[in-house]
Amino acid sequence: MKKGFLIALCCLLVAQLTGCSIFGGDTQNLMRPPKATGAKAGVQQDIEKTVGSSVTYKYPQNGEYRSAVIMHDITGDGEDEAIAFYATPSTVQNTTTGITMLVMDQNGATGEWEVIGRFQNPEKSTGLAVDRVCFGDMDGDGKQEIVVGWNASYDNSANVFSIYSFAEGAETLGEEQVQDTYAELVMADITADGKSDLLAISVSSTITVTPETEEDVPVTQTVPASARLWQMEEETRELVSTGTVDLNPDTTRYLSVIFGGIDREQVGVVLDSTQQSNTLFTQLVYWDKNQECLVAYDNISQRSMSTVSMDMDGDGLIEIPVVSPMQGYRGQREASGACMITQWCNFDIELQELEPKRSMIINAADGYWFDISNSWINDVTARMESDKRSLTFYVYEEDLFGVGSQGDELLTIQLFSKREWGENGVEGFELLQEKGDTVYAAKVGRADLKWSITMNEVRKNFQLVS
Ligand SMILES: [Ca+2]
Ligand SMILES: [Ca+2]
Ligand SMILES: [Ca+2]
Repeated sequence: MKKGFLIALCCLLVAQLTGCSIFGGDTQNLMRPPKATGAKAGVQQDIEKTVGSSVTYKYPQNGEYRSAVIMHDITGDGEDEAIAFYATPSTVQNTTTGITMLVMDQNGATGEWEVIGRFQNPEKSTGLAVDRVCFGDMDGDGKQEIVVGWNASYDNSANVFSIYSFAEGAETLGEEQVQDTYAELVMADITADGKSDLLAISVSSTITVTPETEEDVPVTQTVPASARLWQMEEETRELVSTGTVDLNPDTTRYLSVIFGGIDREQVGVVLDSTQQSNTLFTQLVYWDKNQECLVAYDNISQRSMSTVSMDMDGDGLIEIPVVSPMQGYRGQREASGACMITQWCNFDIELQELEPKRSMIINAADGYWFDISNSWINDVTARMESDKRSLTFYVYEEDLFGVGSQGDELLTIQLFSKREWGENGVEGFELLQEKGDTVYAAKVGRADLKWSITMNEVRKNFQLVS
């Protein structure tokens, strides 16, 4: 089990419990400025020397880089440059030009930090925040460009972005404000040609079209969510939009957006988004090399659980969760005690099919998951009893008329308090794990059926959410 997967799954389980988003919320309020050390401290001292010690550092709210001073090699000399975001008291009130971005290079001889770029957040910005910072070599010259996404809307649905790079022979950075907005921004080699690309992803929105004459009434139009590819023109070094594709028009919010292998032959972006109805659905976007265009697949998986796609086993391929009711619960998702199977699947582009890789029952309320074998998927069902905090697996039997019933009991996983468990445990149950005051225990049923499971297998398949 890969650690990253554990952490990600923990996050999503917490999200399910609290009903809030994994990636939402105002991280700015949650983060305390870390005490800068080493080079970062030097950079902060230099900034404060120039603009005063009352600067307010600005932390990117999303993406990989979350500190107010980011150390990254953008000149390609093997030494890190510094990128700092801050507001000063005089600009804090002014929401149109509030944030300064300072890029500094350390002089090898003197050790002093010298400014090689100073920029303000774009004027049209109505927000006072840095959304995210991305790096990537977009023209293939061996130097990484900086792309900064600037918060420009209250719900982060229409942010703006700029690219900062060195023109041929230039010692200082130039800025290009890109004429596009995004809800999500991905910097990755989408086209698989060795150069980084940008994918700006929007949510659906409605616009009001002003009538041409006074007699006409204004009309509202839906602009569907879309993904737009931006690449850097090698000659002019300008960003050019080289492809766009519409996404599901019901997309109102992205819960998770990741880049990685779709299948063995193709990289792409997997988007888990929500519709108005609170259903989570998965879409795919990738670059078709032969057709030279962006391709999108809609509604690959739809589910009511907020489980998001991830590379759960670290093999570079993204697994997409497919959540379906176990045998006997079809068509009655909301039935009390209904049990859902989560199947993690890879998408086969040629066949346009999801191929299951691993299946599990996720018990978010009790904080664990349990892997199940393929032989159980069609022939076994389960009952979750929340008052007893138990999950029991049975052989699923169906009569001639297709009416299902519970057959032999195969396994019960149950939670007990330390007091209930006592010195000698509970009859029939064996201890799996303990956490705080809770004892996780299991009882196996008949051993002579083809679906029978041993206590060793139970231990192997059971995993607590830390
Ligand atoms: Ca470059
Ligand atoms: Ca590329
Ligand atoms: Ca994988």
